[in-house]
Amino acid sequence: MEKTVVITGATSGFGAACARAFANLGCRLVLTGRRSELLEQAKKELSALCPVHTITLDVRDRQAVEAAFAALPPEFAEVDLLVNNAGLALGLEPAQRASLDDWDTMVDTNVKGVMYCTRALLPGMVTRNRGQVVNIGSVAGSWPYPGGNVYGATKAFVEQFSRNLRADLLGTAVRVTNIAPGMAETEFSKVRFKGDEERAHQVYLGTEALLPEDIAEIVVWVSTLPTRVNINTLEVMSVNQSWGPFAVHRI
Ligand code: NDP
Ligand code: 8X3
Repeated sequence: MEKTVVITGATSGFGAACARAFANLGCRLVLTGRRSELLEQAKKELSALCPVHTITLDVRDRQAVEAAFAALPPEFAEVDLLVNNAGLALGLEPAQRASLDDWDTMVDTNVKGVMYCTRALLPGMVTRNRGQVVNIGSVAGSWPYPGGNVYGATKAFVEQFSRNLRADLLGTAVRVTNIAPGMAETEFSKVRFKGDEERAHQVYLGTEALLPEDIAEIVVWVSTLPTRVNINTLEVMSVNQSWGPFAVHRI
């Protein structure tokens, strides 16, 4: 497929799976993340399938994001698809006890990182009248749960930002999609619980969560539909996950 695809957070989980899926389609890939050694590993693996450019990039760094995307090598400069995937949850404490530093990090990454990357690449898409932004939101953006506080709020931002981008882009061919996954087995819980592998393991124990490949398949699908079709938002869960009842405090 003749597409240049930028993936943020391509070093693990959904982003790494998207990189493999688009590499199998022969796209040109721009892979970003903070862990250079994992980016280099991905480049080594995927270069046999497609051209790969890697950028060690922290999406919280506005200047670095602007500079990196302004300096894409000519072969990768006309970006057709931005997958705003880099993101994280930190902690599961109730709001009254949660770490304000963790809240800052989630807002800086999940909200500002998405803003910076989108703002850097959108003008080129509009000028070319071709392109797509796929944002990775979460069910947590629509459905509250105890301890979801700021993480869920950042993903609500992602959902509404996606819709508002569509409003601004009316009259262009640029598409915007918010994908809102439920529980998926990646490094997500290890990050949320700050390296506590056992606690992370418990999240997926005795069930079958979504896999990164499931999300990659959906990202490929929304980006290979006829260009007149825009999936606005797509919520997806494992069949083993559903909603709980409203909580009631009885006195
Ligand atoms: P992973 O922890 O496996 O992957 C997260 C990716 O984001 C990594 O590649 C990491 O790269 C990157 N990342 C994190 N912070 C930054 C940063 N500041 N700058 C650049 N890259 C960063 O988790 P998932 O694959 O599960 O998460 C991907 C997205 O999916 C996130 O937005 C998450 O919120 C969302 N999501 C996850 C769900 C799940 O249950 N797993 C469900 C719903 C949504 P590096 O560390 O190298 O920088
Ligand atoms: C990740 C899914 O339910 O852990 O966004 O918040 S959840």
